[in-house]
Parts: sequence; C-alpha cells; structure tokens
Amino acid sequence: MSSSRYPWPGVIEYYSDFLPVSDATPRVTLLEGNTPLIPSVSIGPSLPGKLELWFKYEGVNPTGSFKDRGMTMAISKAAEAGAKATMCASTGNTSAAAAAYSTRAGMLSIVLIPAGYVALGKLAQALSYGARTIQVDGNFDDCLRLVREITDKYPVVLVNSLNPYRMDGQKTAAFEVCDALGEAPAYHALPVGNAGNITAYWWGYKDYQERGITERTPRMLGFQAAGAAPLVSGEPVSKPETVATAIRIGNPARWQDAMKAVKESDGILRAVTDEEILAVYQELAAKEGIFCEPASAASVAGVMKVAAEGFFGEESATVVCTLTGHGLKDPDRAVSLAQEPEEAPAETKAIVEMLGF
Ligand code: AN7
Repeated sequence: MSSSRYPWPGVIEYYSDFLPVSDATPRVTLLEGNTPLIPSVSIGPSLPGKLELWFKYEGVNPTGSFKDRGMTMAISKAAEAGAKATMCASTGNTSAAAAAYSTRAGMLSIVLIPAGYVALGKLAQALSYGARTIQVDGNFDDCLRLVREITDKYPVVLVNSLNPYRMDGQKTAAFEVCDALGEAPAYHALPVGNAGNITAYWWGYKDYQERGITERTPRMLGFQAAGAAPLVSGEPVSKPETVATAIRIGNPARWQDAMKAVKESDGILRAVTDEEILAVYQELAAKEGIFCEPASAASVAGVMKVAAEGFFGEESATVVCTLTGHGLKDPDRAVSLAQEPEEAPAETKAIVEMLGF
C-alpha cells in the first residue's frame, strides 16, 4: 500500500485498482468513504440467537449519506468527459451529493425533487451548494421520468444510479466492510428505494470474492417501507407513501438488478411498517448513540423483524446493517418525535433542584 493512500484520500484513490479510472481521471472528491463499522451494543445483544450486529454508518460522509461514494465517481467521470452540467431526480440525498460534487467540479447541478417531500436538511444542502433546485408537482418517479427524458435529449449528464459510475463508487462500501471484518459478513441488510445501493453492494461483494480477497458473499436483505414496497409486491406503486421520504419510491430504476442481487445471494426482500421504522429510528439514537435518518432505520427494523420470526435460527452469524444517512438530514421528524426540552431560569439552584441533586 503506497503512502500516498494516507491520510485517507477518498474512495476513488483508495480503491482505484477496483474502479474504472486511470491517471487521466480527475479526482473530484470530498474525501468520502472510510466510514465507521460500529458494533451494536444494545439492539444486537437483544436479538434472539447468536448474531453479531454491526452498523455501517454512512451518515458521516461529507454530505451526510452514502450517495457521496457514487457521486465522486459519477462526477469525476463526467469531468473527465468534459461535461458542463449534471442532472438528477432525488428524494433528497442524491441531490445534496450531486450539488456538492458538481459544484466542486465547476459544473452546473440541476436537481428535480418532489415538492413537499424532501427533508429540510437535504433541501438546505441542495440550495446551499448552489444547485438549480426545481420542486416538481409530482413524486420521485415523476422526477426520474423527466430527468431521463431531458438528459436523453440535452447535453446534461444523468447522475442518478442509472449512471453506471454511481454503482462503481457505491461498491466501495462493500469493500470497506470486508476490509474491516477480514471477510464478508454472513448477511447484509439495507433500506431499498431506487434499488441502486443493494445492487452496488452485491456487485462489490462479488468483485472481492472473484479476486480472492474474500471467500464468501453475504445473503442480501433488502427492506422497503410498507407503503412503498414495489419489489416486495412485484407491482409498481403509483402513490408511494412513507414517513421515510428517502425511500418513497414506487418504481425503482434498478428493479431487475436488485431482484437479481437478492436471488443470486439467496437473500430476501421484505416490507417494514412506518411504525417499525420510527421505533428503531428512535432506539438507534437513544440506545446506540447513533443518529440516522428514518429510511436508514429500515435495515435494522427489518433485521429485528425477521430475527423475531426465527429467520436466523440459532446460527452465530455476522449481520451488517447500512445506516444510509445522517439523522440531521430530517430535523423536523426528530423534533416531532422527541420530548420537549425542559425549561429553567439561569440559576444553579433551580437546575440542581430539577435534577434532584
Ligand atoms: C437515506 O436521494 O433515491 O435503494 O434520490 O437517501 O439506492 O435508492 C435516496 C435513497 C436509502 C435507498 N437510504 O437507496 C435519492 C434516493 C437513504 C436514501 C436510500 C436512499 P437506493
């Protein structure tokens, strides 16, 4: 390993041997990746059986979600090709990442978002990074249809996960999990929306196994919100609804690839309710000290649900859940569920009394 890989140089430079880049490819990076794989101290030990539960905490990426891994690749390749503008549809996180990396590369970023259904932190990001932010009177699926039509006709690079470079970049999360554990986990659980990430992880795990770095690949466990679960029902959902706005998607672009990933890996696709998602979302913060956004908690909610059904049996196995985005992305949700702060005058005596000291 060359010393130029330290300190952490971002996912393209660190994993360049595994990615379609050359010395001529500019590295448009915010030093994303190298995110912590955190052992569970509360939820894991409470699960039936002998599971070892880990959280891949993607909320600490530079724009606060896993999207940075794919975006550094997509924008670097767009820059290599001389592109001037990028465009994406987004439930929020893709737009934040696209805006940040496009801006860094000196490109115009155009983002289409469903009006009224993007969490406040994500909207703040797209606007602050200077994206041309267009709220569409429609849902994510409408936005993606428009972006596909427009980028087909005009010189603007599509940076949704239909862009193959996005997938290449997102594979690096699977590489990091294997590098951290010394082997692929037995199971990997993810929230599924547009279905790019579960596909990318699977491809990444397969790459490592094909190169002989790991011996096995995990069973992929995909979890959708019950009101937006087309891959579970097998039918597109025309009016997807869930509190987990990041995965409020009714017709995922990577539908077939995700189904293949689940089938090849002997995995499962299941739905979790909004109630289950929000309960785990709160538990992750209050018991594990990990603040993620609601959609991210779907992976853990799903693991808890199938564990309770006996899915894992008595097996001792490693289970990794990706926590895809930071809790600060959706401050409205957090505050609406949490207790009100207590109030006190600026006096020691009053506070000491309140605390019962
Ligand atoms: C926190 O930003 O689709 O199954 O437009 O933001 O790869 O789509 C976000 C997706 C999970 C689902 N968790 O990943 C977008 C967008 C969070 C997310 C997903 C998203 P995919």
